[in-house]
Amino acid sequence: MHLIPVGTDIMQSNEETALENRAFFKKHGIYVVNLMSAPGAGKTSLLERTIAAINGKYKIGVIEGDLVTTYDADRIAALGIPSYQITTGSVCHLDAKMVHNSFHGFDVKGFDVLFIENVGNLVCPAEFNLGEDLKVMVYSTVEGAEKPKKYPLMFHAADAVVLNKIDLLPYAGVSANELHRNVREVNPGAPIFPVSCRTAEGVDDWIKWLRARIDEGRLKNAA
Ligand SMILES: Nc1nc2c(ncn2[C@@H]2O[C@H](COP(=O)(O)OP(=O)(O)O)[C@@H](O)[C@H]2O)c(=O)[nH]1
Ligand SMILES: [Mg+2]
Repeated sequence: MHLIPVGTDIMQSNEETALENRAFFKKHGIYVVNLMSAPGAGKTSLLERTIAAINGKYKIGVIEGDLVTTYDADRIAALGIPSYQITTGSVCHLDAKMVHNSFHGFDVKGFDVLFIENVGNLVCPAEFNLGEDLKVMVYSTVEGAEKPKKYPLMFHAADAVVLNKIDLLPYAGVSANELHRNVREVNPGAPIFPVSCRTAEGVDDWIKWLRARIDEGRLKNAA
């Protein structure tokens, strides 16, 4: 019996397209942030907070990945930010080709920062590079303390973990320390930002760090 390694081909082809995206972003001086999380952890809420904090300082665009609806793209458009919806149908992640194809309908060239909200899923998005500068994982306090151990790939791949919904900690049955410790077990290096997108607590620290990454990345891209 012969096994055909289809998965390997798909991953390799994705890597090639991700590199092309990367070169395109670099050429046009666009800093790209890929936001990943389980459904409902707060990706769009974090985007709203982040946009409110940095709008005017950078030209921002957003690509929204969703299975079916345009709810999130509508939320971003309501802020006056150009947004583009990729509906993936039944596909549980964005891939580099989908992002590449969006350039035909969405002129990203003028943006300083492009946020990509991935499809809500704790597994597949981590396996598909998009050509981004930064992978940010949103992990909410109410998802269960064991998630980093159950889904190590995504937590491991993250350049930063935003620990969202800290306002709900009193009801989550878990301490911030335990969540922190469990993330650290699979990702020893990434900064962890405890925030509440509801109350804005902690958001300033996240913004300060993100702005430093954007400025540093754009300088590097321009070099
Ligand atoms: N209490 C609380 N609710 C939040 C917070 N952040 C987001 N939410 C709520 O969680 C739900 C899902 O948020 P959303 O940003 O749409 O998550 P996404 O699916 O990851 O984009 C919404 O009802 C938000 O209002 C938070 O920090 N605290
Ligand atoms: Mg969303």
